[in-house]
Amino acid sequence: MSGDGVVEVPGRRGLLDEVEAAEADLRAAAEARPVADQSDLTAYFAAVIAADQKVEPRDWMPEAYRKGLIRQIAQHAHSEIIGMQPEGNWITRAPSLKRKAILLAKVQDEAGHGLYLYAAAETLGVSRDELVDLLLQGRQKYSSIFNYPTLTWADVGAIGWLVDGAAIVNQVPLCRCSYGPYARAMIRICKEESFHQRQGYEILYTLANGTPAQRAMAQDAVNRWWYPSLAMFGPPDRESTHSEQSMAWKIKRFSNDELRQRFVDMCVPQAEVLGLSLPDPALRWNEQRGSYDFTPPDFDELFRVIAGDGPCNRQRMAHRRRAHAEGAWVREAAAAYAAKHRSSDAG
Ligand code: BYC
Repeated sequence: MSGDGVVEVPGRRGLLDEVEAAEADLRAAAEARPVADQSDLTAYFAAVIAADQKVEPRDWMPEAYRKGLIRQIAQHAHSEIIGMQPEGNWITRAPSLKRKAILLAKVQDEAGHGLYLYAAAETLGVSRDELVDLLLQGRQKYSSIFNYPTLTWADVGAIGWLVDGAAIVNQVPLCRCSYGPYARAMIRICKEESFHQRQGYEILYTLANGTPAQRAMAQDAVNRWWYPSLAMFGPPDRESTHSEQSMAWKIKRFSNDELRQRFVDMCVPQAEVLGLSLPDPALRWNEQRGSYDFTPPDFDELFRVIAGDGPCNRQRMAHRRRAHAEGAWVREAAAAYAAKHRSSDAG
């Protein structure tokens, strides 16, 4: 238990320390641009990356770097927005007013993360409207994890613990991404995700220490979310198309498999505190490797879900398209209001 009586998530502090260290380095990088000859733009870009400085929107960058970033940041932004649906499903059925208020705030935070990320993508010369259109046309992806259903209240806990937990493990290294606007967005997002993980963990802790039926519900949720959470890290390294280039450009800092392993190693002691088991009979400590051996997720299933054939893909996209159409008047009203203020400011 922490001082405020809330169960603490083992390992959470360490990840937050990493975020704070990345934030300090980001500030230092902002003040120390490498003094290099800018007449050769390719060489200058390479020098910025090699010196662990940040590439900023005003800087020249290779077209493939810009496109790769747009792809990843847009996919990330779309994931945050689509990710509001599975948990949003439980807002009206949260078991108490307090739980409802917390869940509302959390889902609203996800919308905020989407906004930070769309704004970061816009610094690369695309508009949010274009990116949203690409999502709605099915031409850009969002995370596979949000194509699974939330069947019980315990799923809200499992998403917080496992999905937000996987998100943090994946995203803490992105705080050191070579592209400044993305790295800065990630710092803020990681701090909030850490809080989200804690609220999910606390829901599961309460259920796991409740009645036998509540405990069974918590275990069932963990059983269903474990492998989809492992799949969030992407295909195995040998099948990852973008990793090599992304790592050379210091967009990604660790490979998909490295981060998946880190997540498993983090979850095992957390599951012990919860008193819940992880649904993998092969899970055991490997003394030589200093890590847990585990059964990888079914990557054929991951590819099917990414291709649009998961349990909830159609439902998620239909809901998003409907919400976008129904929100048209809000966007028009906001644009008219902004235009009115622009003209009155000018006058
Ligand atoms: N789902 O070459 P690879 C959140 C695609 S939000 C769908 O390894 P990369 C949260 C991949 O895009 C969670 N697609 O790719 C929100 C590529 O296809 P394309 C989202 C996947 O980019 C609300 C192809 O497979 N987090 O946590 O090097 C509530 C080959 O993959 C997935 C982010 O977006 C997947 N799981 O590595 C709670 C983090 N995996 O684009 C929580 C930022 C792979 O060529 N993104 N693909 O058509 C990343 O870190 C990286 O993009 C990934 C994939 C690790 C996801």
